[in-house]
Amino acid sequence: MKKFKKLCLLLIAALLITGAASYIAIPQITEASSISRLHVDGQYLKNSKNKKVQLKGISTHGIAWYPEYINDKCFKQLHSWGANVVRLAMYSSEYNGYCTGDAANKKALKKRIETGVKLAKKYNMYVIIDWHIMNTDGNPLTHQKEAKEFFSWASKKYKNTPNVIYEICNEPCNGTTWDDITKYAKKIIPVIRKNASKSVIIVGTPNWSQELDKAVAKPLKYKNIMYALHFYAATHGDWLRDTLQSAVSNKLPVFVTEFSICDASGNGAIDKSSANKWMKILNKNKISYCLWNLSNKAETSSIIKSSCTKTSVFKTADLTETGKWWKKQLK
Ligand code: IDC
Repeated sequence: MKKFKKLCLLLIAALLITGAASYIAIPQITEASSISRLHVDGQYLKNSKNKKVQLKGISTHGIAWYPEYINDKCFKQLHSWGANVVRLAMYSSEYNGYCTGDAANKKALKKRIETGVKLAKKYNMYVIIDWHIMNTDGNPLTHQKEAKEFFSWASKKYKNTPNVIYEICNEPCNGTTWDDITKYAKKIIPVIRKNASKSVIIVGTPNWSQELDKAVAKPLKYKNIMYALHFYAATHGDWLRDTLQSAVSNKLPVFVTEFSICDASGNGAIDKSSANKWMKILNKNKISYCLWNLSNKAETSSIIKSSCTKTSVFKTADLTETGKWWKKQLK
């Protein structure tokens, strides 16, 4: 009888322990598979507990050319370094862009976006879907029809995925005005919001996403909108930092979706002193940022050395000077 009692007690204890263990495990599981929905409040990005959030991460190079870094181990490592956002740069026109390639290319690009979003979700990171307009289609109205189709597809697919942030026009340029951008935004934002009503949407600004003052003067009348500022530290100095400072004083929500510490060609020498001045402003004002770029292309802005052909599990020696600098910022 005594033995039976002892057995029962042991059994109860075991049940309690395993029960407690699984109870303890629950929050971890939930946390790993879900991420707080973000919203914009004043100039800040905030989480569902209303706490200010600064996202820090990296932009892929064009996903048509360097898709190989969108893999499980690579995203896992980015997260382990402290990145909490990855930007998927999909050129709309250049180099097999979404609007210039064939149907198979479109399909392949969408597949890469799907993989990128899935992996970002798996590793608890936010992910920016970037419609990367550039020199050959610097006015977003050029491919508005295709952009509508694309963002309708993406927002339907990710209507219940709070990790996803939409960037609707990387760098309007070649004389594109804020009025042009506003016209375009008024067509694209409702397409996204129809499906993903609370999503954060980032809008590029004139002159390669530098003229925040235009958005300050005439902001878009939607909730959860942010405006893009891009800088390359060796080219863009005090004058562009002043533009940012003034936008911040005017409480404009700014997201630096692309920057690097070399010159605006994505190459050339690094200017660490300018880069450090930029980081000071970004960190002080909790402005989120993505470094350009996640590839091993032989140019200064790449974070992987061109001699390194691995696509994950990078050692410090595999990183370029830009890569090492960026990794340090994340901590
Ligand atoms: C650059 C790449 C380069 C590529 C070129 C194509 O670094 O390898 O050949 O695009 O046009 C931007 C753009 C971004 C540029 C980057 C550097 O958003 O696409 O990438 N840059 O020039 N704006 C300012 C600089």
